[in-house]
Order: sequence, then C-alpha cells, then structure tokens
Amino acid sequence: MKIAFISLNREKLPDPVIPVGILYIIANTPEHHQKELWDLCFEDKPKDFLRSKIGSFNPEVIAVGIRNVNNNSYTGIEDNLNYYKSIFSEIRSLTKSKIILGGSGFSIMSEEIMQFLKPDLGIFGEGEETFNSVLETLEDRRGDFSQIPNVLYFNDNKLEVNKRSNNFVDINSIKKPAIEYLVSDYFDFMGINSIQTKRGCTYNCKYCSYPKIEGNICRLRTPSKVAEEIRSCQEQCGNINHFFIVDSVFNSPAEHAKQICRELIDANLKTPWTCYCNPIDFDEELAELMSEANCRGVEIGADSGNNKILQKLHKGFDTTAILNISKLCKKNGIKDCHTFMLGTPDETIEDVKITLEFIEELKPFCSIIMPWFSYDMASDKPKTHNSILEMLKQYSKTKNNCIIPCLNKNFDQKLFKFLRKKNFQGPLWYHIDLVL
Ligand code: B12
Repeated sequence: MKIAFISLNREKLPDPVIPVGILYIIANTPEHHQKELWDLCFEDKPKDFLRSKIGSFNPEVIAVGIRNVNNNSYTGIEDNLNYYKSIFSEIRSLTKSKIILGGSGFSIMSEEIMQFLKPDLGIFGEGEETFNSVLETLEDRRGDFSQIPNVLYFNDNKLEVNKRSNNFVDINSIKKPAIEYLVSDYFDFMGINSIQTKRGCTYNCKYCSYPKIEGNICRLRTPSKVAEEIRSCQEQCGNINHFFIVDSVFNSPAEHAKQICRELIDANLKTPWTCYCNPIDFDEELAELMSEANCRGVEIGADSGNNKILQKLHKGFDTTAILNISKLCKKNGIKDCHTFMLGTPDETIEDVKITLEFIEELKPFCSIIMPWFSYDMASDKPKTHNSILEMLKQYSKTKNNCIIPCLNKNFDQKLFKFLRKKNFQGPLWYHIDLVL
C-alpha cells in the first residue's frame, strides 16, 4: 500500500523536536509498503504542501502523528486542536484515503480527539505492532478491527474503543527510528537527536500522563544496542552534535543507566547528551559515570520545594533528595535544570512562597517555573491563580537563571534562533548563564 506519514507538530519552543515516534512506526512498517514522511514542522504553507504531496503520491493510507495537544505554557489547547482540525478538513477534501491517528498527544485524550477530528481509526499507545495489524486488516477487505487491542474506530458513526492491552512490543527486537526519512533542517537547525533507552514509567506522580502513554511497566533496551544506535546515527548524519534521552526517567532503574554509561564510555562515544533524572536512585557512582560518558545536563521534575506538596503529588522524594541530586550534578560538572509547578490543587500562596524560597537555597543551574493550570469548564479555557502570576512577575524581575514560559521569561523564539545561529549547542537552557 502507499502510506503517507504526517507529522503535524510545528512547535519550535523550546526547540523543534524530531518526530521520533513516527520514525519508529515507519521503520517497523514492512518494506513492501511504499512510505513517505510529510513533516509540517518547517513548512510555511502546510496546506499547500499537503495538497501537492497528496496530488503526486495519492496515498491509500494517511497515518498522522499527534505529539502535542497543548503548548509550552500549558495554554493553547484550543489553538492546537483547531489547527489539527483545519488540516484534517483539507486532507478530507483532497482524498478518500483512510486516516489513522496515533502519538503521545493523541493517547492522553484519544476518545475526545477521535470525536473532534473524526479520523477513520486511532491507535492508542505504542504503535509499531498495532499499526501493522491495522494495515493487514485494511488489506483484507473483510477485515474486522474489533479484535485489535488499543484501536479506536467508528462503526456507523458510533465510536468503538477496543480494550487496552498490556502486551507491549519487545523493544529489543524492533528496528531503530528511520532517521533517513527526516528533512535535514532538524539537525542543521539544532543538532539534537532523540534516543530512547527504555519504555514505561513505574512512578506514580499524581498528575502525570506518562504511564498512560508508555505503560507503567518498565521495559529496558539492551545497553550495548543503545550505544550502537548512537554510533550509527552519528555515522548516518554528520550534523548531529548532541542527543537527548527521551525516557520518562533515565535513572530508573539506576543500574541500567549505569550500564548505558559504561557502554558509551567503552565505545568511546564523545557526543554530549541530556536526560531526565529523578532524585530517587541518584547516587555518586551514577553521577560520575554520567559525567565520564559525556552527559552535560539533566532535567529534574522537582515540581515543588515544599515537602507537604511533594507528598500530595505522590513524588516519592523530599527536598533533601532534590538538594542531593543537585549537589552531585554540580560536583561532577553536570548542569541541573529543575522544573517547578506552582499552585497545584489545594496549594496555598504560603506553600508557593516556600517553593520559591527553596529555589534560592537550591541554587540550580537553571529552573523552569510554571503555574499550574486547571481547566475551567465554564469558560472552556485554562485558568490559573492571578495571585501566583503576580508573584511570578515580581520574582522574575529579580531572578535571572529561571525560565518562566507563561511570562516569556528567557523563553522566546527570537532569542533561541539567535543562539542557534551563533552555534550554541544542546538544550537552550544550557546557555542561561550567558543571558544573565
Ligand atoms: C522527551 C520529551 C520532550 C523533550 C524532547 C527532546 C527531544 N529532543 O526529543 C523536550 C523537553 C524538548 C520536550 C518538549 C516539549 N514537550 Co515533551 N515530552 C517528552 C516525553 C517525555 C517523551 C517523548 C518521546 O520522544 N517519546 C519517545 C517516542 C518513541 O514515543 P512517542 O512519541 O510517544 O511515540 C510512540 C507512540 O506515541 C506511537 N506513535 C507516535 N506517533 C505515532 C503516529 C502514528 C500514526 C501511530 C499509529 C502511532 C504513533 O508509537 C510510538 C512508538 O511506540 C513525552 C512524555 C512521554 N513519556 O511520552 C513528553 C510529551 C510528548 N511532551 C509534551 C509537551 C506538551 C511538550 C512541550 C509542548 C512543552 C514542554 N513540556 O516543554 C514541548 C514541545 C516541544 C516540541 N517542539 O514539540 C506532552 C505532549 C502532550 C500534551 N500534553 O500536549 C508530553 C506527552 C508530556 C505530557 N505533558 O504529557 N518534550
């Protein structure tokens, strides 16, 4: 079959990111299919682009990846979904191809997105095997979608939602992402490749969607295979100068993370990298190995500097653990960037002040501070406490090594473009000390 894969994502903040999820699906879709990737990220006129592509390729299946539902300041849900809807109407007006949806953004609200965008089918969670089962069923004209777990589809306009399955793919036997399908702009623009060393997250943070997307059973890739993927990507694309480990938490379990570092060191791979780390299970040996393996920065979902709130969010660690990971990073030359959320449910202004004071004590290399947005059903808009926004405005006047997306503080596409032009590498928060 002729299959067009579309990556809808056009978000450029904090950086454009490669559509690694779709690249996994492309790589693992059998070779007898004819495949193209249509990436809208750098297209000035996405609809014109699609019109010309559909006209020349005439696909039978259009597989669409939805990565983000909202944007960096956690506002703008309606903006993204309306943009997706307008692209869908355009596609529908041009072709009768079957449209199949998937991706992390799709998975966190799959039923709502099915109803809103009305594709033919949707695939919840990791897509490699399910997508192939759907293709086989489409090829067999009498095919029945009802037996394929994790699939959503319409039957006489009624949405059918098949059962969720915990039979995950064997991540050591699937093929690595098909980066050869990428347009070159990604690496030319920011030089960062995405690498996955595991799937699944075993933590229980109260608000988090990650276990919903990847499952809560941790599945590990063989460390030598991760090193081999990095080596071969470097060979394939000369313009990769950094890689980002996209695991929900790199150091969970810590022994696997240490083994990956040992493989990178043994393979003499020198490319710098960044990952997400949890203060739980972060020890001196890991910090030393990460440093030796060229990890230059970690992003830590600290969330709060207030033990009462950390407990409420089911984080499983306290502020002592945050101070500890920060200390170990600094000692080993790894930049630490902590994310904080202010005003989570039931959090008072006094609680918020404790977090801001804690950031002073922590002295992180960088902090990303976001007010908590809840969804206001009445106005159909995200809302936050005005008093927290006011407090953040005051805070941002005196503090510099912080990024506050909702105030555009150190979070601005022009600044980022400038830094990239000047060849600043890695995540852009690495360079926050230069804007002080
Ligand atoms: C790593 C990461 C980042 C890194 C990316 C670094 C990099 N170089 O790649 C950074 C920090 C830069 C980042 C930024 C942002 N991120 Co982010 N990120 C993630 C994270 C942890 C992993 C994403 C990833 O690459 N996974 C690995 C790939 C292989 O998995 P996948 O994409 O899910 O693909 C699988 C399935 O979804 C499915 N699939 C994917 N596409 C398709 C297509 C089809 C047709 C099918 C059938 C299946 C399918 O199959 C794939 C393979 O099994 C996820 C959370 C999570 N655990 O998923 C959030 C996540 C994707 N991010 C999110 C958001 C919102 C953002 C930001 C907008 C805001 C922010 N938090 O800073 C920006 C946007 C950046 C941009 N330009 O788009 C949200 C998106 C959903 C939402 N709420 O809108 C997520 C889900 C986290 C969340 N809050 O819930 N992010």
